[in-house]
Amino acid sequence: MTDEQRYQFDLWGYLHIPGALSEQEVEEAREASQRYVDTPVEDLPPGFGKDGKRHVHGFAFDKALERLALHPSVWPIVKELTKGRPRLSSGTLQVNIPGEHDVAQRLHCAKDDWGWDAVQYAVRDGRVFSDHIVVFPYLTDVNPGDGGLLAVPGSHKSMFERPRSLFNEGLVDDANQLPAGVVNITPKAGDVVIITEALTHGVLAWTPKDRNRLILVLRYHPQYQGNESFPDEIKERLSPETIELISKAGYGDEKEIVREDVVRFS
Ligand SMILES: O=C(O)CCC(=O)C(=O)O
Repeated sequence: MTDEQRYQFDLWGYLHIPGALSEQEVEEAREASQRYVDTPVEDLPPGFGKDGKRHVHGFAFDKALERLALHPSVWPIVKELTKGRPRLSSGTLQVNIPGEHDVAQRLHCAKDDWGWDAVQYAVRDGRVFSDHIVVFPYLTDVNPGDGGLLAVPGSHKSMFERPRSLFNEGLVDDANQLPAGVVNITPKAGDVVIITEALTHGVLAWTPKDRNRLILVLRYHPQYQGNESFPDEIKERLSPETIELISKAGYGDEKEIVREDVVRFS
């Protein structure tokens, strides 16, 4: 994590990395995603499924997507934020399809949803730690006015419960009328956004009629938290390095992949 990235992540609770993926990586990942989207549910390989815009375990559908979970532009950041003990707990492909009914998602965060103790955010020894982070690689462009991700910068450090009356009762549904304090993050294809789940965030409805929004939603926790969450059919498709990434491990264990800055699939 660079000094600039660490400062911004600590200040805002999120990081927007422009141009994190190469054009070829975006092209291959987009093609694979579209194949998942276009495949009827009954023809999907075992373990996959669709839940509205969520394409379950999408990161495992193709190596072009799986690679993004360990991409060199985010790997040092994931390692720092999890104190060198990362575990991927889910990897959904999310697609906002033009013309399909899409609704805004209210502002929320782990603290709002499950209580103040549901997520940790801390700075120790000059490094940032969070026990629930989400990495969003963007595979298509989001332009101002399109919709998409909202955030309340700095809210990850708030010591008070958010009064429900604030920010239009938490329901923000017009990109052109954002309440003061709320920003709409509009990444281009190939950008990556990283948030801590301590950050208050939401989503504007997707408005373009001719373009979709394709993102991966990759969730990471420390390796000693939570339960393993992938069915065997999905695990069988993954490279050994990704298997290590999704595996639980003890507080004192160090995964081999953590010793690498660039993880290559064997
Ligand atoms: O759609 C997005 O940009 C964010 C999704 C999100 O916040 C979530 O899945 O909890």
